[in-house]
Amino acid sequence: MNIIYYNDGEDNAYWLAGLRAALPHADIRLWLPGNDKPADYALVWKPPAGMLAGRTDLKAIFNLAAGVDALLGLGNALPANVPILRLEDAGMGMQMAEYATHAVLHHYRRFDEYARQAQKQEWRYLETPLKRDFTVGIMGLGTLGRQVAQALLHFGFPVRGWSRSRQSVSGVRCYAGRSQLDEFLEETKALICLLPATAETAGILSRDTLGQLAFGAYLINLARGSHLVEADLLDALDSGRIAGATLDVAAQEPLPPGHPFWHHPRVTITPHIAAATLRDDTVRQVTEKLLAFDRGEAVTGMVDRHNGY
Ligand code: NDP
Ligand code: OXD
Repeated sequence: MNIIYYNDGEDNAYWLAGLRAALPHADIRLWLPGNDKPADYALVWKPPAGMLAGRTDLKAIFNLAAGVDALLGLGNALPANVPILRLEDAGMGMQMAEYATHAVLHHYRRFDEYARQAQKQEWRYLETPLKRDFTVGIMGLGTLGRQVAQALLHFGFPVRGWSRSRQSVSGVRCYAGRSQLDEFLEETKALICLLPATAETAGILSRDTLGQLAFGAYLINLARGSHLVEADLLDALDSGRIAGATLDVAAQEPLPPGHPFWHHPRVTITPHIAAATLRDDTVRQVTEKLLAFDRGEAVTGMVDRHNGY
């Protein structure tokens, strides 16, 4: 079995050692420009267009991440009819639950305000809202959104979820489709975005959406920068409609020097680290799926190119 591999920004020696140990009978090679020797499978994260263009020899492409927007963004450079599989959880669900819980609790318990008070040596109690009045809304009730929902339910927050098709998650009030978006947003005090980046979800965190949340709501974007209309968030922060935001992703990554988010007193920025792709969990999952797929068995995590995720 021949496998080509490209993993943007990762330690290739470390990853290749893990992959070769898990698939000892495969010939796994790091793809380099000009290398067009036939291959059965491609394992990729943000590959250059030249790697996959015209490769009708491939049986499947494995995306070494949950989001496939970068891969599908290759457009015609992506061979048609070659199945694409993405990572499902692979250790990211727990990390996402940790991050989202931290962000929600940090805001709910008013820790930023306590930090500002401490700078002024001010010892003053601030009231915490009742949990029942602090609804958390999760956009995207997929592999990661569900785990975030479960973590927040554990702390007693009312949790709502919104998805494309109707979902059912124990303890979560579920909404589906554009027709139920307004209802989902109203009364939401903390909005978490865990949607895939698709044509339908681009710019979904806009003036309109933010304007429908409870006044003074908090925004947590853990998905992709393309979901957020950044100027609309800055306006909503200025007007007080949005109390603050935690953003793990940005339209341009790394966030450019001088971007207003860097110094905004009510914006917390992290460098796309909410849930890292862990080598060992990833290698285990990809190996199991690849071998099952090769035997002709059904596997989960198949990407629907038409839907974009
Ligand atoms: P899934 O595909 O499992 O879940 C996606 C969810 O979004 C599903 O519930 C889906 O609905 C819903 N959805 C898709 N399109 C729409 C739409 N148009 N309207 C409403 N709901 C929609 O993805 P994951 O949970 O695995 O990952 C989600 C995203 O998180 C990834 O695409 C990636 O961008 C991001 N991510 C970010 C990381 C980070 O470190 N910041 C790390 C990992 C992922 P339905 O259930 O009906 O299909
Ligand atoms: C992913 C990511 O999509 O790390 O997996 O952003």
